Amino acid sequence: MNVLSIGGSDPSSGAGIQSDVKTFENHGVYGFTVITAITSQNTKKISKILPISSKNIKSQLESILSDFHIDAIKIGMVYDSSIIKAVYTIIKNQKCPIVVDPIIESTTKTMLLKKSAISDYKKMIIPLATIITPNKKESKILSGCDKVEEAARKLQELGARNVIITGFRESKSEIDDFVIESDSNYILKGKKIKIINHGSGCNYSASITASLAKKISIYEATRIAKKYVYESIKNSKNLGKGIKMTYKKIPEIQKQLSRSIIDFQNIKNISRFIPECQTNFVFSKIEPKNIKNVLGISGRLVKSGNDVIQAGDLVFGGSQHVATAVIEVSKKFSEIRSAINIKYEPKIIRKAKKRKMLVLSYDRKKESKNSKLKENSSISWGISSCLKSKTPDIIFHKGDLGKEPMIIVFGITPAEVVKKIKQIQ
Ligand code: PXL
Repeated sequence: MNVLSIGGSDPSSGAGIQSDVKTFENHGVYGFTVITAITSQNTKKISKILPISSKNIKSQLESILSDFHIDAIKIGMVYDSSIIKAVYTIIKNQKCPIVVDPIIESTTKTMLLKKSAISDYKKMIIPLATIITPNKKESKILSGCDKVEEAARKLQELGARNVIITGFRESKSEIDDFVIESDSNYILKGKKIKIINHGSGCNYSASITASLAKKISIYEATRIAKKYVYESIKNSKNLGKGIKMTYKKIPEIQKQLSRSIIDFQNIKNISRFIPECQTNFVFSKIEPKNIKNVLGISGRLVKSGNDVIQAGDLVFGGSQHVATAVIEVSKKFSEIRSAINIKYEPKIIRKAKKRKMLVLSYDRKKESKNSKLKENSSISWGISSCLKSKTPDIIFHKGDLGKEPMIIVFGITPAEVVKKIKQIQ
């Protein structure tokens, strides 16, 4: 999945397009960048801003948009009217979700949007927004309203479809966001860490952009972003002599699963592989002891028309059934750490056998009454009873009374699981 960040360069990489590329990478999507201005800054101050010419911005945008499919766009710093017009002219016909993160003033108190450009910003940039993510101060400057709900409604009147006002309410231990999604609103509560930092706003909007590219709902995307920002502030580092810079490195296991989920979603007509009980895709730590050692989707991969959508974040303990299957196989074949469940179809089994995969099966009807009574024991029983001396690629069962038939595809890594799915589709 491809995401484009349009914004300013921050040589400290704490904010701006450099930080967005890191956030995109952490979310398993590829990040493109179009630079609107070059700032000279460190953790203490911004000493110079060089706006890029409108001609150059247009040519950067055209070179990206003419070559790559873009799944979502983030618009950050757009310093003056000529930059705003250039971005608007090229972006106005884009169909993908656009996240607008108003960048008005830096934490170190430098103006990053000229006062003279605010009117054009309202006219051209706000209407592009699928979501706009101002903080409380920015929402007030752009809407002219003090009260959070009024400010959010005003931003919608200006053309933003959805609005998130970050940090609208703060206490010692909490920082909450106000969200208007189309015509319903809600408050997103969050834990607060009192660290003045450089980069948290950019991390938030870039995380939402990556999630929207993956077709994750706004509701889920805001939760994922809030957690990501919390951790990036918690891990923030004193790299310079001024304020701390946010820092977040997503573990490799999470990145790999994230990327493979996208690859799975991108397989043609993949929705026909999703069973009634939906799909989970997991990746375990080495030698998992229980499901808390197995990373999975807290919701599922669900069918939405011809698309497959990720409902929920990646969390350890996020899957019960597929995680149990991996744990059971890994007891005998410790290299197996990833699996996905897909809909049972005899055709898939035939194809797998033709591709010389090792396909095993068990009959749920043969499970003893005692075993059936134990919570979640069927998968462990079934898998352990059918394992042979060679590593399985696929294990399936044809169901039981009220139990849907199911195929589970196993692999060493999530990438290997997707490769196998491609071979049997
Ligand atoms: O954090 C907002 C921001 C965004 N983009 C650029 C910045 C800053 C803050 O300094 O410099 C380029």
